[in-house]
Amino acid sequence: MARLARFWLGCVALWRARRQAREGQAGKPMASVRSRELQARLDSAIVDGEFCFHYQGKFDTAQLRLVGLEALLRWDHPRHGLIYPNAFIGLAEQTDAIVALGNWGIDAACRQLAQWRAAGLPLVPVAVNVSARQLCQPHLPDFVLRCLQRHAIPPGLLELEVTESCCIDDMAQATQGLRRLRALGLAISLDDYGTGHAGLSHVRMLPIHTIKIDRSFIADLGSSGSDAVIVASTLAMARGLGLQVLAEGVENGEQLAQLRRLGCPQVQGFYLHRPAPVAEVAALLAAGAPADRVTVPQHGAMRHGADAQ
Ligand code: G
Ligand code: MN
Repeated sequence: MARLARFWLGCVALWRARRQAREGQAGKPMASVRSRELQARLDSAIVDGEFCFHYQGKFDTAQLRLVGLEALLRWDHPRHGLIYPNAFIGLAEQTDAIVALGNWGIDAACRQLAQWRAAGLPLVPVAVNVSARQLCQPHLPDFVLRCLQRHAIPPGLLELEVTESCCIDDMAQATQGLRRLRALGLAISLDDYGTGHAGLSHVRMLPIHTIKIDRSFIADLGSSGSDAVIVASTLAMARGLGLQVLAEGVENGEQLAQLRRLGCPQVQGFYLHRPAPVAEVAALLAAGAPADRVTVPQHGAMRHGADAQ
């Protein structure tokens, strides 16, 4: 028992160290002229329809069948071109724009699902990332329900990704909102798992369906024994708790092979599918699998498609 406790304490210490390393990078001041310009235009950009989603596939590890999509926000800025969320989410979080943007995203994902359905494409659940501020809005479950109804989307096709740090500010409100959403039939994923503040207590308290193991634990999976132990122990814990597990940030065949060996059920990452604009996602939905870049091996080893790097 004492050994198990020491092991978990060790894991928690490692998770904390990685979070600090990551936050150190993300926490650099960004008060540049451009940042101020972007911040000032956030609200009108939402109204003017300058935001869009790119979608990235999630796959089952064994067969590489498409099991879901994650909607990733992009700002198609009329002067600066395509802007990635790390350049504007922090700015939006300083104002109410983050709530408006989050609400836009939930409606946009439902609308997109309805468009794919109208095009006769097979549908998979679409996951939207939710911010802390949005999660603490008491009206979030009602808003989500209205979006689903407006576009006639069954709740099982919408998933919300929350991070551990999303929930800390107002744990009671976050938990209550997530419970209602879960009761409506939405799936809830715990994103960037392992980098958050309180580690295991969130897994116990939040009504989550899936743990998404942070990509920092996947990057060195082939060479780092401790990362393999963390992934294996997370899988064992999730299995015991009846939770789904997805490994984020799979960038090469070695990582995929290792995740197969460890029995991780789902994967996401550049190796399988890069986030793509909506026009390209129809082909992925129709095929239900990544393009011919990766083929499922008959006997263990991966085969790379001709265009693999
Ligand atoms: O925090 P969250 O997991 O929602 O972050 C998603 C981000 O991760 C997106 O910006 C997406 O482009 C990026 N991403 C997706 N797959 C990979 C990958 O394989 N490697 C890296 N480095 N980033 C990825
Ligand atoms: Mn996410």
